Amino acid sequence: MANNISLTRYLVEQQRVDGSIPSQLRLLLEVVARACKSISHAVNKGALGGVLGAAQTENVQGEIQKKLDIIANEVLIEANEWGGHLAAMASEEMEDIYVVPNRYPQGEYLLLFDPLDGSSNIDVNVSIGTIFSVLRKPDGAAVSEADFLQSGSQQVAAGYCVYGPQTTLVLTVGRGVAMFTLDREQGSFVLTQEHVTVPEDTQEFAINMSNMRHWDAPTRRYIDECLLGAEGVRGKNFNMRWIASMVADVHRILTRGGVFMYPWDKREPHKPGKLRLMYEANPMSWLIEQAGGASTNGHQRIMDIAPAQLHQRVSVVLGSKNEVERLTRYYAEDAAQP
Ligand code: P6P
Repeated sequence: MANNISLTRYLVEQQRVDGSIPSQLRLLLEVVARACKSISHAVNKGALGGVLGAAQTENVQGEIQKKLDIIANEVLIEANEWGGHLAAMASEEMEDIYVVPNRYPQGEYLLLFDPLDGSSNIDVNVSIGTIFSVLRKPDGAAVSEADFLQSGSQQVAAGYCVYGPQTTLVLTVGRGVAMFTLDREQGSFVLTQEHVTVPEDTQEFAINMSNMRHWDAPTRRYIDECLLGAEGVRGKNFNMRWIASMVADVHRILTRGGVFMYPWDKREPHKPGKLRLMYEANPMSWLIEQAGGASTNGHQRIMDIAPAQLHQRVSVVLGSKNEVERLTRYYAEDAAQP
């Protein structure tokens, strides 16, 4: 791999290879990357920028918004609305879709994002990130929320930017996964890894153990076996990690393998899970699958789920393929019991 390949050069050369990145999509991805640089700058200033702590508002999920949640959302809206590449945007932080104003040209893409995922970690200086997903606007009439309700398999691009010890942009357009690290001296994202792969096996799981008493039987069975380690049926010991920031947990899994689980539990039985399908689970699932991993809700491939609502939630099991398949098998065995 040549040294010092910028995101722009990577996108231009990928387009030359297989036409997978038309110019409007390249513009979209470069604008999102620039917005992530601005968000990274605001995050890195922390208390010095007066951006820590909670705003006096709630998001569509009824969660108290952090000041940086709102800042990140505004940065992404303002960066993307004028370029002519988008028809509309959807965000975890906004109830309704944001249609590109009439003063700007509309484009063929739809952008969905969680502008700052893991924001409960902002004030304690733990890695957080921006997650984004790109769909094509269906042909025809004026853009509406219904245009966004496409399954994850319809995505044309997906990625995240993790704001940690490094600021790293991770991206797929369906030709594998590439990672770009922000060179703050140049002010640009530089290709630092391509053809990212997730090992099919792992000895590391990520789940919030404090919810154990609320889990369903297959999740409990799987974790109990991991905890029995070499003395149990798995015949090997397991390690546990839980950063409570999906971007950071997924980045670890893309980097060294593992399985991430946020399953349905009895605390709010009417909700299928905590995480959101359209702008958390779908983009992360595509990245994981493009890296050779798997992602299901315990019963079906997450990217096959036909969305009914923009902010709908979903149960998530993703990461090393053999572990996801094992857990999915446990769900099937549980369902088959009389
Ligand atoms: P809990 C962050 O709020 C988030 O949406 C994900 O990034 C993270 O994996 C999960 O929630 C953490 O949830 O219940 O462990 O705080």
